[in-house]
Amino acid sequence: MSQNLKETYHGKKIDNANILNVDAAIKKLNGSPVVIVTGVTGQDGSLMVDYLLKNTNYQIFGGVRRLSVFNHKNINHINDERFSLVNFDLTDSHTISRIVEKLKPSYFINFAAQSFVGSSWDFPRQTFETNCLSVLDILESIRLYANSCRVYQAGSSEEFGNVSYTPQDENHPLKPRSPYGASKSSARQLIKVYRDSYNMYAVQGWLFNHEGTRRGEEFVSRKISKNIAIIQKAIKENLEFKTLKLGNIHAKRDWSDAEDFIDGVWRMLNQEKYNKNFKEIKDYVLSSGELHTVSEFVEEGFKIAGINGRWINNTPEIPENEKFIEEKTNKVLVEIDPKFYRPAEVDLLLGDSKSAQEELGWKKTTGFKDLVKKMVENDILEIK
Ligand code: F7E
Repeated sequence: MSQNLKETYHGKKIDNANILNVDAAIKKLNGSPVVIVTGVTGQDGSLMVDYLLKNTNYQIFGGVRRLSVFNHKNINHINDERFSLVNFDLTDSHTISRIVEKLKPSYFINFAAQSFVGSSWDFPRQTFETNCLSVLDILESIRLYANSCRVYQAGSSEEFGNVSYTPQDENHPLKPRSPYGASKSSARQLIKVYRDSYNMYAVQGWLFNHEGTRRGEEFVSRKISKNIAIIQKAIKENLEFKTLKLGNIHAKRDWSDAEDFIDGVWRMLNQEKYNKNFKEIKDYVLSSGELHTVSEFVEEGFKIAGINGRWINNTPEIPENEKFIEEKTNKVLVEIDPKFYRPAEVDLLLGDSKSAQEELGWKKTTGFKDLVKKMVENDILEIK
């Protein structure tokens, strides 16, 4: 049976017929406050829905794009009448305004995006339209039809880009290095302009890299954990395997558990001390404050899988020659493929989340080693 046929939603097979259009969504309204979450098939959107179902009584509409092939793995487990899927496309301003006008949300949480930095050079215009112009449409619709709605726009540490100081906090200048970073920092300006101009409750967190078992497989953390699981299985069964191919393994990132950030986002959306003076509302950095290279993620991951390995040929002159080999057999486990290099790299991102901790009461619960462990162990189970 194919993966698609196994997909269920409220116990039924997911197909486009049970993803509501706006008129059908209106009939579902039950009088509770409405939260619209976009990007619910992705990591953050699906975690947000889980969080809201657990911690609020609100009615949640998850925005999904119409596709003929389904990608609903991250929401298959949800079986709750308070959650409905609604047709939504960030590039269609008519749909955005109709949804906001008719559903009159109390919260609009925008996690939908072209979120892969690497692809933003291949699709710069689509990235900008999806990540920035759509935010303008969301803000305009909310201003016109639901102006007390609280808006969260997913911001990114990629906005800091070519960093001026470390660690980066809320005062760090925006210096993006990719069309993705530029699109997110432009969206930030719009959020602030609407907040200042119309006293709207609109916030945009600076979220540093955040990962987990629902992470898409092209992001480096999941690519590593998935491939380690595949390689471990092959080694155990004495089979041939493909080496894991990576780009810049010396990039340094501040990786967190995505689940920790969802709580921080909800706290950003519920800052009560401003008493309707929403122009004063603040955006916050969320980060773990731990810095690691991609190569350290690789080392830690293989260690968890019980495979002893080490890097060889570590010379700055020819970085392409670097390899991670199995200690016992000298078999190559990881090698460099320049295909994964980016036209401009962000070498280091390390966040300072002191303000979120002190002012929002937010704190992380999972550190780097536990995060890698959780991801690798999950992928080992999935591969079985
Ligand atoms: O890359 C390097 C790559 O694609 C991390 C998104 O959620 O976080 C994410 O953006 C680092 C980069 O994430 C491979 O060059 C090496 O330096 O996992 P990533 P990202 O670009 O940091 C920010 C905060 C967001 O907002 C984004 O939406 O790893 N790297 N080798 C590689 N990266 C990938 N993807 N694949 C490689 O083979």
